[in-house]
Amino acid sequence: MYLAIEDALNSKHPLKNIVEKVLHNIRLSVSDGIHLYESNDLALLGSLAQFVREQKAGSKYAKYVYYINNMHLNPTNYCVETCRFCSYANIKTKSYTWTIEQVLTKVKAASEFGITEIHMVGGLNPDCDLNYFTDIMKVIKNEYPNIHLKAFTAVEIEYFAKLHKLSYETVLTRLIEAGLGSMPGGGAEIFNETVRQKMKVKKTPAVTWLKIHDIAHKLGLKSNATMLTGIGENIEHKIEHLNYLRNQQDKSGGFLCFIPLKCYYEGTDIKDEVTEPTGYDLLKDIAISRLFLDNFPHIKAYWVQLGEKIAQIAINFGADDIDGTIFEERITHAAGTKTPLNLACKEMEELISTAGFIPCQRDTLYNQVKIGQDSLLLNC
Ligand code: V47
Ligand code: SF4
Repeated sequence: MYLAIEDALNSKHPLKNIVEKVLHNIRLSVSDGIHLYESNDLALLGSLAQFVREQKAGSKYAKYVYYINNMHLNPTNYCVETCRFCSYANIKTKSYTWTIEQVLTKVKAASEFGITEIHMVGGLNPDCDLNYFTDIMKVIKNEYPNIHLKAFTAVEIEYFAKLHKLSYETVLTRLIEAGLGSMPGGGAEIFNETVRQKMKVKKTPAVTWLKIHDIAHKLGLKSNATMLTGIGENIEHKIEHLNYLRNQQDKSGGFLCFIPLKCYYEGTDIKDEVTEPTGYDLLKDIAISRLFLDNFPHIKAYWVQLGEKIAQIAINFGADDIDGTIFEERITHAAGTKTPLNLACKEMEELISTAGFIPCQRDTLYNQVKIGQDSLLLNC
């Protein structure tokens, strides 16, 4: 048992009731979630989250931290939307759209490093319709049948449905036929409408985002979920967001992983209107999501946004995954993150093992690809 947990149990700690609930596997209420955010006892939050993560993994896997050998593919940054926190879309930078040949060149380069996943998302571009993407996917799958395509946020699915006047089911079914393997968790931002209006987020409100994931799960796809912080939200908005996700997971059960995201501001005009999350806040998001989202198997410490050092602390605060090698991430780098554009498998493994854990390379669906630190043996 962690010392911080024992101390809380043996004292009049304000979180004692919540500690007892966690230890007895009792679901936390919305007000419990808010109390956790109000607490500054970071050691206790981290210990509780780590306790839950270990219980969930079981003793055999308690020390495993997952990563994936993957690439990010963003075929177009032209976007009809104008979300104020976004530096990636054409509004602020020059727009580009890749041809199928350009896409294939990039995939070929990454495939030589043994990637098992392509994470593909992009702007909402009328020239890049369903046919553009199904053509890309078919060509990739034809050439690289073993690479998993994790692609399209619910925002893009909503856009294709509007563009082609099709139902979400039909859009998703066509994408599955073309090789879609799962969906990433982006585009959720913060579900709260007041924050969304200030940030000029006109796309995909909570009900639609959740509906699309619900349909995807019913069609047999797994997906992820995110929450973007540092865009003017408060702790009630965060717990409201997590509660939406927990309720959806109760219904459809297809979420694999939750990823708290942190906004970077370069190229945006929002910095003076919002509070930038501190290191403390980022670790609270990791720990509290582990505690509140009792039905999510995995919590990801996205090293690209957290930075390698906070990611290492986060895997001691309830996270069991640090994402991937991500050849050429563009969205957060456009907004100013200073993390490298990619890390080799060897560096991912070092990051995990120097934090005291066992690196485990996984595939998109969390099947174990390789355990331990021997990537040098692979072409990786
Ligand atoms: O949806 C937009 C966010 C998301 C900024 O599912 C920004 O495994 C920071 O969803 N600063 C895309 N963030 C990233 C994403 C993701 C990443 C890694 C793994 C997975 C997964 C999903 O990035 C967008 C948006 O919420 N974003 N602008 C910005 N300025
Ligand atoms: Fe477009 Fe997505 Fe950027 Fe919004 S966050 S402007 S929808 S690319």
